Amino acid sequence: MSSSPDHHYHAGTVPSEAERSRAYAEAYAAAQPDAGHRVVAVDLEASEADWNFVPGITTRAWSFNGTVPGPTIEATVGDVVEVRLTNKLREPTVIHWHGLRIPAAMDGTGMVQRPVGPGETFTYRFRLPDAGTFWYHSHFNETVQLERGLYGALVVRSADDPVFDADRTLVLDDVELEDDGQVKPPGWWIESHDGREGSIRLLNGMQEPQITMAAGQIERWRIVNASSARYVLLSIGGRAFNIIGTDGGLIGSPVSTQQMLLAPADRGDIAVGPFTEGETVRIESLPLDRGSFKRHKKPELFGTVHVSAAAPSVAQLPERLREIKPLVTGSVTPNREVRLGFSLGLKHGVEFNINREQHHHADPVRVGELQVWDISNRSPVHHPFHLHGFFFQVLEVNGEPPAFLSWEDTANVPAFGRIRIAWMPDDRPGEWMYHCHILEHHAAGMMAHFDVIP
Ligand SMILES: [Cu+2]
Repeated sequence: MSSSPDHHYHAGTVPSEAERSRAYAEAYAAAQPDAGHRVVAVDLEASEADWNFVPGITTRAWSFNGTVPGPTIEATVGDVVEVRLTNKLREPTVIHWHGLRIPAAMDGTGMVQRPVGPGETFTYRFRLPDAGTFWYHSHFNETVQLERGLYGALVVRSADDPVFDADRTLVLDDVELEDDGQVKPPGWWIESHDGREGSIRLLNGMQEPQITMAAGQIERWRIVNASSARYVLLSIGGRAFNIIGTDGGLIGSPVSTQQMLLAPADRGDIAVGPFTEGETVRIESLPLDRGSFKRHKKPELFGTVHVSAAAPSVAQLPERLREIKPLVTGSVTPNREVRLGFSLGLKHGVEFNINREQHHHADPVRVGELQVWDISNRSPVHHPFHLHGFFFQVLEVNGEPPAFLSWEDTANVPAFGRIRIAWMPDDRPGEWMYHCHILEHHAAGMMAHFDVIP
């Protein structure tokens, strides 16, 4: 078992067990549902389970509650989620709540809590502040634990959500199996450079399944890219669809497109349809050069939509979805440069770093002080930059403004490129982190931890 990357600290930055316990107890007590809202109680058991990623092949997966993905947690803004994690694995684990703006003590990393050991339980409790499509996943020994299946979706709805004929969650992933049907252990060199891209593509834990959708209807699809390293340039059979949301919920207005880039850990909410009875529509990823050794030359299938008999539609796609106020208008001076770099080394073959330091200890930020960060990529591969616990707005990609304004927690930094982001640390002091969400890069050091201070 390899240790979690979260465990590399500089002396003096580790909070004491008493400090951690106090922060946890405060966050637990503060998590109260809004008036008229409820506590959504969920038991999650991390354990080994037999699972058929591929029909006819039984794989010993690592799962939450026996399925891959784990159960989709569904709730409404203002609810409190209380998740009791029981660890039945033979190694520690923790659950990170990806994209949720919750207190640091509930972030689920080895930095803010002692990992949950075999046989132990730990209860996460937090209020849901935002509607959108989120996910949860192990944040310990990730190249093994996520790859084997320790992840699931978390959907937060709001009374203001637009109305569709159906609301589906599609979690994309891939896996590499050995001849005996078991998940291949992490590799070295090329895999450390590219990250693991399994040759078996999964939709909701199954290889290229078929789903059925009624003709004449428009559905909301919540897509989660749970892959270790695979970039998905999503295409729905080459048809036009509307992007309606990203990591941090709805965008301002629907954006009609034929493809959407979903880097590892990204989410995309799209309005799909209407289709005609009898059609077969491919859910696939188009070829994309992300600088990896392994190239994709053809579209790659995740699943197929079979269009059944027509059903009446009540879907209404409004012109305005919500108001997103820009954090920055006019020119601005960045107050941090985050440099994503690499070197060659013996441990992983390729080592990754931030500001020339593996597991970088970054400067603190102060509550209420606007952050404008330039994130530059000094390497020949794309990196998906993930900030824990806070949404940011992308101001520029390689000097150009993005196609639309959105709230993100993960954004692609192109090979040898640069993005500029802005975010506001609200009043949730504590220890946070940012890292590349290619799990092999994260494990090889492309991460930083920092304090949000009052
Ligand atoms: Cu990376």
